Amino acid sequence: MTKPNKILPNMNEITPFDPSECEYIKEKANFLRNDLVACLNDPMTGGVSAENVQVIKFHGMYTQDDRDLRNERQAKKLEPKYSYLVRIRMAGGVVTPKQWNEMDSFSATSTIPTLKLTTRQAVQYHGILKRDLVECHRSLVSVGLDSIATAGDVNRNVMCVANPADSSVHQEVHKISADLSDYLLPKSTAYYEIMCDDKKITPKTSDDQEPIYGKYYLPRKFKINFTIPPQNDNDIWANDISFVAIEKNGKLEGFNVMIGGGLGHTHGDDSTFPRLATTIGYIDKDQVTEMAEAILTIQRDYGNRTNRKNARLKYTVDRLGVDFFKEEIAERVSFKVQDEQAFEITDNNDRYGWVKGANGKWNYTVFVEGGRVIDVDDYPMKKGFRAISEILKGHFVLTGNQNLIIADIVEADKKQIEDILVEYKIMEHQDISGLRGAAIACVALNTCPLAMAEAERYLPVLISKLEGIFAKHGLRDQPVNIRMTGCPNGCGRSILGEIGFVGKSMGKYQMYLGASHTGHRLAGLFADNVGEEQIIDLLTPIIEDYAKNRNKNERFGDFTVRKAYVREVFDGKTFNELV
Ligand code: SRM
Ligand code: SF4
Repeated sequence: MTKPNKILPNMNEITPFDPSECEYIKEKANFLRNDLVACLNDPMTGGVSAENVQVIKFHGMYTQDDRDLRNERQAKKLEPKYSYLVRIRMAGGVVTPKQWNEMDSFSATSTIPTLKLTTRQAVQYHGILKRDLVECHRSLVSVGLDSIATAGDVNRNVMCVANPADSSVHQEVHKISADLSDYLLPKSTAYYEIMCDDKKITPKTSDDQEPIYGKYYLPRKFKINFTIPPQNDNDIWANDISFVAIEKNGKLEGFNVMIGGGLGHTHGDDSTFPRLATTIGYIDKDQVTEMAEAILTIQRDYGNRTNRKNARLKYTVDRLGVDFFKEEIAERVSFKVQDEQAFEITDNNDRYGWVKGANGKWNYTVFVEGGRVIDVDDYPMKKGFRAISEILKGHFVLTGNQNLIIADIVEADKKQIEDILVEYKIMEHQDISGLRGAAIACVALNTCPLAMAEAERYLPVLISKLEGIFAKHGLRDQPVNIRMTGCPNGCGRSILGEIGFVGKSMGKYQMYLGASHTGHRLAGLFADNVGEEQIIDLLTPIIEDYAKNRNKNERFGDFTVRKAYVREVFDGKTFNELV
């Protein structure tokens, strides 16, 4: 393979030119094809080649192995128990009942027969075997779904504040987010050729020119988010770009634009840090696509293609400065960016139970622990959702907090939905504490290859122990955002938790406190490398203090900062400094 002289026009001027291995893989892959067909048809292994591990990400898949079995299989000299994560794209988390039925049916054929609702409003299949991948994608495409660009160095599933049925502004903002999601899709038709193996399917994508991305795509993943104040159920300060809707007299006027948010970091590496997005101005609602393309292409041209750990937009913004971005945006768009407008966020939680929308229709938000839609002996939740989707005339909306909204239900159908919620015991599982209801855990073990500790499987256990302490002090229903990730990548947004845990090794966590429930302040390090016993010992007196000495309506995160248990952290470069 020849080493490219120059990847993109401005690359050489900004960063030392020594592209990472991934840039060569992208160059060679011929617009996301590589030798994937042969590799997927190779019956000798359940895995794919190292190059294709990268290429399949652009098609929304990750190679994984069962980590619970890894050592045992290694000892028997067996190859890892490979399977695939398939992440399904659905802008703003909106899914039709027909699509839900198809996903439910296909997931039942997997070695892990669950649907995982993610922190970015997507659904993930886990445990799909290589030989079943083509069937998997055909099944998705048959109902208008796919997994294109849900991973890889491209724009990901665009998020939009949940409950778009709530008002006409919600519907309009959701439509803008879905259109932007489509607009920024890679144009390569490789997904349809390879993953569906069916020439009859008409690709949604068009050709191989990649006018926006070019053949090297982006330096790293890219995330876009839309919200409507006062809600922030999708954590807008943690995205590469966020659009914050500004309404006047109940009508959508435009958006504040925020850039450079992100949470991933690496233990012990100060060159990596979380960063809250910076607001750079206000635009009219019809300027969203142009603005997003300008910011994304600045990142394409100036992002770090040498070191993937420093390649996200947040590092480009940190390195070149917000003013540089403003000037460069002015060069690339046909309009003048206006001054940012005031807005207020009240919280980043979900609203459980029945909520009536402005259109007079009903929405029911279901708490789904860890986002895992699964049937267990005494709680057939997955079957319950299936029964609902068989009769639902509205649709589903996934929330950024890993929950599910059964949306757009007319008054006459409300009772029937409620009966199913009762029959499948979903209703009785909604009687949860404020702590549990405001929890997020990333997947971690046993599927995530990067996990250093448990998260989804352990956080519910820890919460059961902490709930008693909160309840003893009359705080059973107090929402407290508690978040856990199995490593510092931040998939469960722990650094935005009022109580946040970041896995360090099995059973040990970095413990953070003090993020704001609005999502606009980071948590700070409170304790280093602690296990369950220490966590409970450390939290018990703080919960007692909170019960006795909190101000009216003061949230736990704000309290821990006011009482100086942790520092107030807005600058991510300081989040790991102990008080
Ligand atoms: Fe994530 C990598 C799961 C949201 C930051 N994330 C991974 C992988 C794919 C591990 C890997 O690279 O092999 C995890 C797969 C685990 C599994 O078995 O399912 C994984 N991330 C998830 C999900 C499923 C967590 C969940 O429990 O819901 C979320 C899927 C979202 C989606 O639908 O697209 C998920 N990941 C996030 C978020 C939260 C967000 O975007 O709001 C973040 C932090 C925000 C950010 O991007 O800064 C996040 N994931 C990462 C990173 C660190 C990126 C960085 O800039 O350093 C990685 C590692 C990487 O990219 O190298 C990662
Ligand atoms: Fe895996 Fe780490 Fe993301 Fe958790 S935070 S899913 S352990 S990459």
